[in-house]
Amino acid sequence: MTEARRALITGVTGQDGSYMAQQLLDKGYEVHGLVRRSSTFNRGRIDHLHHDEHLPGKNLHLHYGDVTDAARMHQLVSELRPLEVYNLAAQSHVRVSFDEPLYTAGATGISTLNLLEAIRSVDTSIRFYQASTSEMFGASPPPQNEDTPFYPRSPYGAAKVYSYWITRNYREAYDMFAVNGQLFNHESPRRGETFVTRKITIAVANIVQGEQSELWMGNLDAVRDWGYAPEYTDGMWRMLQADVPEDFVLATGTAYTIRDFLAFAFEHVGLDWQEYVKFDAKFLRPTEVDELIGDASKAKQRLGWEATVLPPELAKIMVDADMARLGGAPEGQF
Ligand code: NAP
Ligand code: G4F
Repeated sequence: MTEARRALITGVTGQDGSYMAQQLLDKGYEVHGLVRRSSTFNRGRIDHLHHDEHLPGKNLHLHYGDVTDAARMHQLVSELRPLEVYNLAAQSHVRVSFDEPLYTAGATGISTLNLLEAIRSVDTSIRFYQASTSEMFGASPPPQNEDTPFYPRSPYGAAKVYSYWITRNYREAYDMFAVNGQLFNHESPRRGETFVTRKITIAVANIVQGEQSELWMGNLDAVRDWGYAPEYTDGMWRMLQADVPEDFVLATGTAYTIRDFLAFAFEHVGLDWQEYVKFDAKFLRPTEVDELIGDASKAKQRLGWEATVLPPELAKIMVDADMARLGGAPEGQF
């Protein structure tokens, strides 16, 4: 019997980490995930994959750790010797990064170096995926692709630019298979509850149930290119299976405003969003990214990757899931 391929995922408890773990398990990988110790339960998105690792066929193993802890990253890479490392951990909220810029620089920026250094000293043949982002393009006008200059507009975007370049540098300096996925916004029923799409779809479900009557929001004019998260984690995996290490944009190429997403979500249940949405300046950012629209033609050509779920359908998937949740559907279903 051949040995299972082994992967390490940081950020396994997050939206993308949970889909990545699921997809790798389905492909027969032995999956190791990094989790932070927390006083409250933070494994809701992976509980259905892990609830008892002693059961036969359970191949997801969790390890305590924090990506800012260089010694622990070295120890884990050295003990596990994975074939692939997916670095998905980050303080990933743009608005929060203005409140916690220094923390974000460490958790979203420098921590990437901790993993790259661990790989460099343990085994340079380990393949490394870095969760880069369209936020790095920031104020550069669309459409944005792999050649678009970076112009980050937040401490989060600036930290991710560091991670992007240190990943490229290790690829070039040490001949490592270390790549950046420059991913545009991707959402799902597992999206964090304070990101705009999920905030909207939860509100729609609550309003239908009579549990909420107002939705307080910030800038509704921003344009985003929203895709469906499971398709994007598949794209990450494809990047690490390629013959040569390269960076790729993943996006749908569509452009909708927050207003448009509000309309898709509310109209799905027969409501008019304008009757519920109110403005609160606390949701504005000191500097905004006005327009992100990706060009993923390189990924289509070289990886055979293409987004198929577009924002109108995505909004329906997310509203339906939040309605089902309120109706008592188990978390593992989504
Ligand atoms: P997410 O849901 O916010 O998940 C972030 C994950 O990182 C969580 O598992 C979190 O653990 C973990 N984490 C945070 N700080 C950590 C630390 N110091 N040590 C260890 N783990 C830590 O994010 P996501 O949407 O899945 O995104 C995954 C990655 O892709 C992130 O790096 C994000 O910046 C990037 N990205 C996301 C998008 C998008 O649209 N979703 C687009 C481009 C790039 P807890 O559960 O304990 O908080
Ligand atoms: O959903 P958001 O918070 O996502 P944002 O800032 O685009 O960042 C997400 O996508 C990035 C990829 O481009 C990732 F790298 C990052 O980790 C994260 O996943 O906000 C989207 C837009 C912004 O323009 C924001 O100003 O929605 C606007 N918005 C308006 N009202 C709001 C709100 N955003 C939030 N979170 N909450 C609001 O009430």
